[in-house]
Amino acid sequence: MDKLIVTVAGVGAEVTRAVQPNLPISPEEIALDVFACRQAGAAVAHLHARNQDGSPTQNFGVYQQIISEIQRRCDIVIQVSTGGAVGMSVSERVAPLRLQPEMATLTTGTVNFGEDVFLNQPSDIREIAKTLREHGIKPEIEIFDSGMVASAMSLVKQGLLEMPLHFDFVMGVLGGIPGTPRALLWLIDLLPKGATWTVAGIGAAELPLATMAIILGGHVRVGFEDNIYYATGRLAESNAQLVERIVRISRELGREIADPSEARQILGLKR
Ligand code: KMH
Ligand code: ZN
Repeated sequence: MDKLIVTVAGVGAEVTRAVQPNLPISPEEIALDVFACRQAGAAVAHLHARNQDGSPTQNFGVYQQIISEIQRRCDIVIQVSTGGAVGMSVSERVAPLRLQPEMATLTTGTVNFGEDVFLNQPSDIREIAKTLREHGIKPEIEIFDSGMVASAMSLVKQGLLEMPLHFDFVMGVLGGIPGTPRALLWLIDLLPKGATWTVAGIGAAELPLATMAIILGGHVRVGFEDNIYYATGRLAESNAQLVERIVRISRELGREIADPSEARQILGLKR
C-alpha cells in the first residue's frame, strides 16, 4: 500500500468565524495554518481564498499572496479550488488557475448543497477541464454523488482528462451521497483502473470515513472546510489538530505518512 496522503482543506468557502473562531482568513493566517498542518503531516493543501471581511473570493491576487506566503514556508503540494462558492461564474472560478498550481479541483456534476445548488453544467465542466489541461494542472475530481464518476469517465473519452485519475469523494453534503461506510465502498467499486482516491467526510462522517480510507488504501482529507469539530459538541482547536489525529491513527494502523515529494510521486505530479 502507498503511504497515506493527508490533504488539509482548512478554509473552504462556507465556514465562518462565528461558528469556528479559529478559521484562517487572511493570506498570512492561511499560510501559517497550512504550515502548521504541513508540520503535522499534511502533504497537500486544498485552498480557498477569502476577502478581508471573510467572504469567499476566487481573486487571482489573493490566491497569489496565499500561495507565495505558503511557498516561503514549505513545499506542500498546492491544490486550488475551482469550485469556489455557490453562485460564482465559471470565469471567476478558474481565475486562480493562471497561477499554475500543481493541482486544482474539478467537480463533474451538479449537486444540491444544503439550501443552495452547486451548479456544474456539462459545458462549464468541459471549460474548466480544458483550462486545467492547457495549464498542465493535475485535476482532483470532486465526487459529491456517484453519477459524477461516470461523468468524469466521459471527459476521458472526450480527451479532456487523462488517466490515471485522482478522485476526492466528498461525502455527507446534504443533497449528495451520504457519508456512510457502505456508500464509500460503492464509490470505490465505481473507480476506473489505476485511479487514486481520497475521502472528505462532512461533519461527523469525517473520522470514520478517514479511518476506512487508511485501511482500504485510499487517502484522507480533513479540515474546517469539511468539519469544524474534534468531537461531538467540541470544536477543533486548529486544522493541525485534525491532521495530527489522522497521522496518529494511520501510524497506529501501520500505514506511514507521505511527505510532499512522496505525494507527488503517488499522484504522478510533474513538478
Ligand atoms: N464550496 C463548494 C460549493 C471545490 O473546492 O472544488 C465547492 C467546493 C468544491 O468547495
Ligand atoms: Zn473546496
